[in-house]
Amino acid sequence: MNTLNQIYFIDFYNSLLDGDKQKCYDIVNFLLEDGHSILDIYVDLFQKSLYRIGKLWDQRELSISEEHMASNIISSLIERFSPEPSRKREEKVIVTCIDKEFHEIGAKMVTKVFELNGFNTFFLGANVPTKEILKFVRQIEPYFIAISWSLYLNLSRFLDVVDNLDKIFANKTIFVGGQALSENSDQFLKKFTNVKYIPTVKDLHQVLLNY
Ligand code: B12
Repeated sequence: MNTLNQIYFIDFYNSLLDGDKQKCYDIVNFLLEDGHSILDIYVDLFQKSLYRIGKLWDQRELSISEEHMASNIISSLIERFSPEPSRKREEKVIVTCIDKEFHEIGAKMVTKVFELNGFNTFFLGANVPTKEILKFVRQIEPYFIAISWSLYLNLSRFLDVVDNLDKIFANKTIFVGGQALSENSDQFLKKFTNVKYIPTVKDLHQVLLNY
């Protein structure tokens, strides 16, 4: 697999901030045809751009409008460049953000990676109340549950949903991820036996290859 050249990243990033959807699309298309995987595109292009945008937005060097525009372009590119599974599986997976969590792009990528691995996905997106997640898990009876948490402020909501799932669905594997866990996953998750923290969609893909 080629390493994604920084020149393409800068070109993509500048096009994103210019709002040039077509150029962003063309760059992704070119990179895929050039042999890059969809996982490289998700992590080394989309995730990296959004993290950089987050820093500049935080420092007031980018406006809320520019951040919203870039996020929406990336969301639409994730839909347009959905990976083709090499095989189809029966097992269902629920992917959801926790209550009051509006960051859903990571969870959307996670859904696509489950699909790449053939799973039958149910993507709930942003801001799903805990009791609704539990109800839906009972209804769908998924093989895996994947929970995304980005905003530290939502710590109690995260612990609430994971605690409930861990008790009620003790025989299910619960994957968790998102930036709020990137430095504290050991501390938050040590008491849960069937909860597994996964940092990026590249790591998730590696884990799913063993199932
Ligand atoms: C876009 C964005 C928004 C958009 C989200 C739009 C959308 N449709 O998702 C909007 C405008 C809604 C938003 C709002 C806010 N945001 Co915001 N946002 C961002 C930004 C710029 C990008 C987020 C993103 O999509 N990143 C790219 C994705 C791909 O990365 P990711 O989420 O980490 O996901 C990857 C991995 O973590 C992993 N992963 C994620 N989930 C899961 C789950 C599983 C199971 C697995 C296996 C893996 C996995 O896989 C993904 C791919 O590798 C970030 C900056 C940043 N550093 O990310 C800030 C950021 C996340 N936001 C932040 C803040 C503070 C806010 C607001 C409070 C701002 C405000 N004052 O209103 C609100 C809070 C809203 C809420 N209640 O959730 C902070 C969060 C700090 C923190 N950790 O607490 C950040 C880091 C910005 C910053 N530098 O301060 N935001």
